[in-house]
Amino acid sequence: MSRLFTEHIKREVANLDGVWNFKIDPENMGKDEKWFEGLKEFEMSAVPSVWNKEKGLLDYKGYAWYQRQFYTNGGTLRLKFEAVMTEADVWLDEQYLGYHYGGFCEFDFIVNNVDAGFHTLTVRVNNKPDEQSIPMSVVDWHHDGGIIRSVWAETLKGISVINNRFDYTLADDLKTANGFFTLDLYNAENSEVTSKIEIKIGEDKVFADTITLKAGESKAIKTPEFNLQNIRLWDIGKPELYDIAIATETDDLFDRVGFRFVEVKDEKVLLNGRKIEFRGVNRHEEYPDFGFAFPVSLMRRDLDIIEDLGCNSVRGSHYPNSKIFLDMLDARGILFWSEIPIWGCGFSEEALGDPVVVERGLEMHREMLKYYFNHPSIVIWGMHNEIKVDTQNAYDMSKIYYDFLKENGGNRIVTYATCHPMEDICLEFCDIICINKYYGWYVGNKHDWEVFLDEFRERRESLGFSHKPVIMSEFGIAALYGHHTFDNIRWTEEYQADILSHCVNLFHNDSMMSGFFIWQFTDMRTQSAWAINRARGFNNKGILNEHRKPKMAYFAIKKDYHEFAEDDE
Ligand code: ADA
Repeated sequence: MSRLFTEHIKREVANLDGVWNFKIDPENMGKDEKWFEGLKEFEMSAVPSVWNKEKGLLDYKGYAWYQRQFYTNGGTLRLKFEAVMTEADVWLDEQYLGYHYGGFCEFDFIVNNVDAGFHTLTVRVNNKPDEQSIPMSVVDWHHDGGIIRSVWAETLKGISVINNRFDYTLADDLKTANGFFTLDLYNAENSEVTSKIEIKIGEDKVFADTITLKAGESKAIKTPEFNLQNIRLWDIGKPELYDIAIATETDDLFDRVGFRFVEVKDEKVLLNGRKIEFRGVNRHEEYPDFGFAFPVSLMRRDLDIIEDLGCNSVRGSHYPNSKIFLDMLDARGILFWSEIPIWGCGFSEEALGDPVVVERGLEMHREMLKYYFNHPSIVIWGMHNEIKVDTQNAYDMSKIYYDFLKENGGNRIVTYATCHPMEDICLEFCDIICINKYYGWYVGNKHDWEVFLDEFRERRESLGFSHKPVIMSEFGIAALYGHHTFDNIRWTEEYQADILSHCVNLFHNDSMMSGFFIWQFTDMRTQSAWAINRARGFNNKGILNEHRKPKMAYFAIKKDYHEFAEDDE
């Protein structure tokens, strides 16, 4: 999937989506048997897709191979994978290009001196989790496998712009910005190259220079700081975006940015100096027929629904979402919480302290920042979800991630979602305290919420964290679409609507709280093995069903969210 805008004009770009050759490898023999030299007795599979749906291999966990031919005019190729679930080994013809870990972020390989003609691209995918995986085998979604987002072959010429990051600060009056770019440049030629390079933001030329790179040299450069006046701020529902154009003599990269300032002050969250309340939903980028290979048409539809509901924010539970979805959030002025898939219950205390796991998580944070940094919609970085936060290992992991994100994450709130707020020893590592609780579903009833909020208020004060706003990052009730009774009982639409509306009103009127994300936007497929607790094999806590048909709770929440908006400053 491309972006919402054209990323390259000078660069030759070929999309490799389509129908690839496909073969599962349950015995993991393919590498020894050199399947990259050419698959024998293969089937076909769409890219992007997940094999669980595309090939009917619903619960297959293991290796599978994807292969296709493509034509190139030759030169230096950048093979770009938007996301492969979860581990990928890549070959171009018989040349091994490398390995990537992690299912939801982009990665690439640059190959020089590729001959003009047809070539074979092979990807070995593994989706089988082990005790060092992120996520682990226990998750409340389906362990899909496959090439879930688009694949590209780009031809690089001369000094090429591989990535960009735009850092800025706004002056107190929020009208002037000081900023600089960090560019990852690469010389795609076999000889030294000198090239002019220029960056524009909107109509303003903010950088111009000449740069020389040796043959095959990669270099990150920081531009000098520059100043922009009369900034139009990006805001909720007012998505002022600026085009970024970066060009060398032979290559280019286009991007977008918005200027906004988010801060936590006096127990409140402020956006552009104005107090805000997060009114959101948790959303999985998953659709039962397509798994994580989520169609762009449905992303657009989801955002129409989210706007209709009166949300100003979405939590991308529980992993980095597609870039085009982020582009759409930027373009609509909707806030986003982006996190990595460290999904608690699955992680033992030992795993949280395992250096391989900790480093994998850190690398996922690095990638999330690398590819998502410029999106103005992202105002929250999420470090993890529901881990054992009463342990030293969780404390140490949280400190590493928090320090990293505070130092490198730009103007964002850093947090995580805790389901043990009364025992949590990591709360110093969050700018806002985010709590997942399920009173009225797994335990208790709706009146337990008030008791809990008062208990937590006391704990927050006793820890000296009263300045930290609180967000209810998850609360939810399962309801089967179309299930009604005269009694207000679990699984009915009436019960779900009643509890959720009670919750959001309670939170909205509590001065400790700065927002709430309903669990969850739509019903979604979960692990087949969980079907005993999860009717139909779905997590049914959506306020719409998986086909986006609204339950009663949808209309109740819509009314509440729109009424709350009337209180906005
Ligand atoms: C947790 C978890 C969610 C979902 C939810 C539920 O809070 O973070 O991913 O599993 O519970 O439905 O129980």
